[in-house]
Amino acid sequence: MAPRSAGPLTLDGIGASFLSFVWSFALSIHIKKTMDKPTTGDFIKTAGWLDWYSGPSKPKFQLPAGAVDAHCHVFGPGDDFPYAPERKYTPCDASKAQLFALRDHLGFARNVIVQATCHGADNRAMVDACLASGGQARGVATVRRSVSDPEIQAMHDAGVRGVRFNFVKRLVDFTPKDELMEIAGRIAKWGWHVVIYFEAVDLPELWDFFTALPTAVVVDHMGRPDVSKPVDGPEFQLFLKFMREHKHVWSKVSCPERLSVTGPKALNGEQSAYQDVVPFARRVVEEFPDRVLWGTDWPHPNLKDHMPDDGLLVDFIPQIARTAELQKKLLVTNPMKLYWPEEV
Ligand code: 0GY
Repeated sequence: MAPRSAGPLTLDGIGASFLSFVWSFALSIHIKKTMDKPTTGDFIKTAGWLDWYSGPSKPKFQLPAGAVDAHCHVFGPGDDFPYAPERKYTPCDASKAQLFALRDHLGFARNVIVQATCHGADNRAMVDACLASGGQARGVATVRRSVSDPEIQAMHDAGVRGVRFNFVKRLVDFTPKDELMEIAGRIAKWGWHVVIYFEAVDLPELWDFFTALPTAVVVDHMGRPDVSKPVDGPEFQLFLKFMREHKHVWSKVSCPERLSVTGPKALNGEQSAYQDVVPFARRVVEEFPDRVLWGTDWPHPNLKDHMPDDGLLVDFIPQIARTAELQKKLLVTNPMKLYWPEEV
C-alpha cells in the first residue's frame, strides 16, 4: 500500500494546520476571557488565578420562575471596597452590577451573596450589594466576636440572614471554636443560620461542634467530597449520616467545577459536564430534597485550572435534580424558606 502523504500541502496537512489555528484562536479567546479583568485600588491580583468568564452562554435549561442563585459573591471593586489585609488571595473585581447582570442573563430572580474571604470580616461590599438589590438579594456575613448588636441589626435590616464559619485552611486563619459558638448563640436571636465551609477529611473532628450549633446549618459544596472516592465509601457516607441524623443541616450541592477531577469541563457547549460529581450531588438531592440549595459560586474564587461558563453550569442542574419537582425545591422552595421566609 502506498504510504499516505503527510506533507504540509496535502489536505491532511492543511486540515491539521487549520485545526491548530482554530484551536489557538479559541484558546487565546478563552485566556482573554479569563485573564483580563481589572483589580482596582491599590491591589495586585494573585498570579495564576483565573478571572470570571465573560459572555456566558444562555442556559438551555430553563430555570423555574423565582429561582435563587443561593451561593455567589461580590469582589470589591477594590476602589470602593478594599480587600482585607488578612486575605489569602486578591481577585479581579466582580461588582454588584456585574452580578445582577449575570442573574438576569441566566434567568435567576434572586441571589444569596456570601461573604468572600478576600473581604475578611469587612462586610461592606456584600451589604452594599444586598441594599442595592431592591430586596432581591440576601447576604451571609463573616463576623468576629467584637461585632455589636447594633451592627448585627444593621446587617439584618440590609438583608443578611446568616454567618459563615470557614474551616478551609488555605482560605482563613484559625478562629477558636468557643468564639464561633458565642457568635452562633448571638446571631440565633435574629433567626439567622450558620453556613459552614470545610473539607471532607475534617468532618470527624468538626462533627461535635457542628451538631452543637443552635441554628440551622448550611454546608457549602457538600462538604467538599473527594469525588475520586466511591459515593458509597466511608467518607461520603459519613456526610450523608451527618445530614440524616441532624435535620437542621442543609447542603449546597454546588461547585462541581471545584470538586471534579475528570470533568468534562463546563466549556464549549458541554452539556454533560463534571460527570464524576453527578452521583454525589444526585444522592444528596434525592435523599434530602427539602434541605438542598444550589448556587453558581460566581465569580468563582481561586480557580486555576479552568473558569466555567456559567450558562453551562446552570445546564448541570438537571443532571443532579432530575424532575421538575426536585428542581423547584432546590431552586425556589428551599432557598425561599431559608432566606425569604416572610414570603413563603
Ligand atoms: C467558594 C469557595 C472558595 C472560596 C471562598 O470566600 C472564599 O474565598 O468561598 C474556595 O476557594 O474554595 O465557596 O466560593
